[in-house]
Amino acid sequence: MKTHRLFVWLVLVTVLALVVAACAAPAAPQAPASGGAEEAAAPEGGESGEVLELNIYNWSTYIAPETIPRFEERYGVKVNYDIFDSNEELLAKLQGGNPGYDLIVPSDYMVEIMINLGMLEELDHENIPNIANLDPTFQNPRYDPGLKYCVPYQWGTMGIGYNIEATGGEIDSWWSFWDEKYAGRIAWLDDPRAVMGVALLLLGYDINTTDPDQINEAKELLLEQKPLVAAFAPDTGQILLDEGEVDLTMEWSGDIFQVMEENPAIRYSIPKEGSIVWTDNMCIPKGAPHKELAEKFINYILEPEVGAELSNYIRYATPNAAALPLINEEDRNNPGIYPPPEVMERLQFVVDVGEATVLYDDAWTEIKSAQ
Ligand code: N2P
Repeated sequence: MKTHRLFVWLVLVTVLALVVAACAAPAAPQAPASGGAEEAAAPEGGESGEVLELNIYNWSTYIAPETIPRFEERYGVKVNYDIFDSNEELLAKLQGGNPGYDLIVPSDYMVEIMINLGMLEELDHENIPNIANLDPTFQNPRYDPGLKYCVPYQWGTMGIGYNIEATGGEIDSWWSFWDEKYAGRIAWLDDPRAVMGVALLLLGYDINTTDPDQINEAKELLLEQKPLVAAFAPDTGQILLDEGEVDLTMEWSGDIFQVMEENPAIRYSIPKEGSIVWTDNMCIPKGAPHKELAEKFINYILEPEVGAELSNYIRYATPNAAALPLINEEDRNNPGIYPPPEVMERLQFVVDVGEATVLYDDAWTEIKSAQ
C-alpha cells in the first residue's frame, strides 16, 4: 500500500514537472516532416556539446526531399522546419519578436520592409563564398544592394493555373477571372499586393501606385468580381485546381508546374496584360540563435548540385548561374519558368509602398469581407 502511494506520488510529481517544463519552453519551431538524419557524424556541437539546431521558416512546397536531411547529415545538426503562406504572415509572426528562427525566406518587397524595420541581421559574406555562383543579375538587387542582408533563393512569376478540360481552350487574360462562365470556379491567392496588383494592371496603373483614387478603383473592380470567387487560397490554389474544386486559380509558377506532373489537364499562363515577377531570399532575422549555421545553410543552397536538385524538384527558377547547367532541360526551356525577354518586359516587381501599405490592407479587408 505504502509502495503504491509512493508510486502514485512519483507519477504525479513527474507529470507536474513535465507540465511546468512544457509551459516554460518557448514556442519552438516544429521538426521537419521530411525527418532528420539519425546518425549525424561529427556534430556541430554547441558549447555544452549538444547537437546544434537550425530553425527555418519557409514557404510551403518550397524544398526538395533531400535538401534538409543531407545538410543535417553533413554538419551533424538538426533542422526544424516551419512553413508560412504569405509575406504578410511571415512579417506578422516576426514583428512581435523573433520566436527563435534562424533563417526566413521573404520576397523582394518584404526584404525592403524588414530592412527598414531593422528586423534583419547583416550577413558575413566570408561565410558564404558561394555567393559568387549567383548570376550577376541577382548580385545587386534594388531591394538589398550588395546582398548585405539576404541571398536570393528562387525566383519566378505569378500567373493563372487552369484546367484546360474545363476551359475548353487556352486562357491568356486576367479578364477571364471576370467571366461569369467561371462563377464559383475561381480562386485568387490570399495575397493583397498580388491581387490588387492584377486589378491595377488591368486598369492600366502601376502595380505599386500610392494614389488613393487608383487603389480605390482597383478595389471596386475586385468587389465587382467577388461574387464569382470560390476562394482566396493561402498558397494552395494548385491543390484546389488539381482536385477539381476550381477551373482557374492565381498561383506562383512552380506550384502549378508541380501539380502538372501528375495532372495533364493543368496549364500555366502568364497573361498578356502582364503580371508579377519576384525573387525570394534567404535572410537571417534579428535575434537568430544560430547565425553562423544559417550562413552555412545559405552557402550550402548555393552549391550548384544542391541548388539544381532543389529547383528541379520545386520547379521554380534558380538565381544560381552555376546550377543552371544542371537544371532539367525541359524546365530550362520552359517559358513559364524562365520567361523569354518579350514576356519579361510585361512583368513587374512589387515594391514597398511605405505608408500606402495601409490603403492596400484596408482595400483587401473590404474585398475579403464583402458578400
Ligand atoms: C511556394 C510559393 C513561392 C513563393 N509555395 C512565392 N513568392
